[in-house]
Amino acid sequence: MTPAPYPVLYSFRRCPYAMRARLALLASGQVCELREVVLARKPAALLAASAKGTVPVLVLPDGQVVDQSLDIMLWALRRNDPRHWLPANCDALMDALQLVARCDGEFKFHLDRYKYPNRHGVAEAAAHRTQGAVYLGDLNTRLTAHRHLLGDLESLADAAIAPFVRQFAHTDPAWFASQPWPALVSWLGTFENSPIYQQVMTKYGPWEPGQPAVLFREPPIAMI
Ligand SMILES: N[C@@H](CCC(=O)N[C@@H](CS)C(=O)NCC(=O)O)C(=O)O
Repeated sequence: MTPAPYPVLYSFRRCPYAMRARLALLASGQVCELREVVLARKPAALLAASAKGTVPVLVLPDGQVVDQSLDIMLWALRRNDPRHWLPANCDALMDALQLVARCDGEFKFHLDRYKYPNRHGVAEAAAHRTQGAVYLGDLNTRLTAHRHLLGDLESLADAAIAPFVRQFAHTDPAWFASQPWPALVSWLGTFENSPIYQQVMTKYGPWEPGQPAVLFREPPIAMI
């Protein structure tokens, strides 16, 4: 049987970058073939598509490769955006992109060192927690003013950033819960309980070349 011309997404369930890509793909209604990757055994097809060897990677039916998570979000939402996740005007889009850039830059830097101090040769995990908390305090200020990061409506900024905040929160849940961030705690809880988040966290076995395609869409699992 000829494979359906769906984009192929190389993904890793617990990777926050891959989570944001899966959230946007699902939100856009874009069906794709999901290939779950074991990072220690990256498939040759993934490395052939994108030699840098990170996930997520989206390979389009025409062979084009999108290998940055934010670009996958933008690609999917620019094709179809029924939930209106793309900001309506240029200023709001710039605001969203700057907030995501801070997440992927300074916040991720401190998150990694707080979560895995040994891996990064860091003696003081707590110092990185304090520095990461500056970003979280800013998010809490926004969420005190409105329900989501850009306003009262959910947007791509929420989907792009929440998986990283979740990792930070789960590093020491008692500490996170004791911080003066009620709006942030509530926003994260809403995200974690949302049907779309539950759906993107569906478990798939590692992809093997030649196996029947696993389609990623609503409902989540189907075979071509
Ligand atoms: N800038 C990339 C970062 C992606 C990334 O670093 N993904 C991690 C997993 S969470 C990865 O694939 N790391 C490679 C490895 O661990 O071998 C993006 O936004 O897609």
